Amino acid sequence: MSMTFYYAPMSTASVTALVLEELGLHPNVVKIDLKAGDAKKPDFLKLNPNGMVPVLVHDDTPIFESAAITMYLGETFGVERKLYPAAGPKRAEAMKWLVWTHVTLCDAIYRWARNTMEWGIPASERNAAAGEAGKREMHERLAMLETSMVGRKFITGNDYTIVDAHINSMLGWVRHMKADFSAYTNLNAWEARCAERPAYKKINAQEMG
Ligand SMILES: N[C@@H](CCC(=O)N[C@@H](CS)C(=O)NCC(=O)O)C(=O)O
Repeated sequence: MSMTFYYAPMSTASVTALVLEELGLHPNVVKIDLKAGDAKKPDFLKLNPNGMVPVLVHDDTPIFESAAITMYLGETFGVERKLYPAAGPKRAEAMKWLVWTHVTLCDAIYRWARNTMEWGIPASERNAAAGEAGKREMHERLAMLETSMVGRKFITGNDYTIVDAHINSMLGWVRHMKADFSAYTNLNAWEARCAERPAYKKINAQEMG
């Protein structure tokens, strides 16, 4: 098996780094310097024409989009390790929340962040009202996740999976952006459970170091 992980610290690739660590997979790592524009260079664009990390190349197939990478790693390596649901309704729940995080929740997060922070678009193109709407909708969507956690310890039930690793790691960015999580009792308790994982501690220490 050959596996190469294109990674940049403190980026969406950090989510994939945690998922790989949970699964005990240690691919070759190629560090991409985003500030130097490495993600926009022709060799990298052949792997991901979007010019973004993470990318995982497994046996010559490049996979981009962190949610797709997590689903692929989950079904390929996670089921036997009891870190991803087997095919069936629990698998559907895993996919549902992973896709929701990136398509529905991140849509609102990006509108908030891009319109109010030094994040992606020039100041002249920012729109304060659009930023406020993004923030409001982000909180509406976080409240949905909060409600869905009632009576369950982890996203798909009582067992921790790499779906928890993935989504909690994404929410780490939202916390870092100083979104107010004080109302989200269930999400905060779940975050604390996820933070007990050795893989979480290891990757967090690496990212901060
Ligand atoms: N939807 C993508 C988003 C990936 C993404 O936004 N990557 C950013 C870093 S956080 C990136 O590589 N940006 C390219 C650049 O800054 O040149 C995913 O989940 O994989």
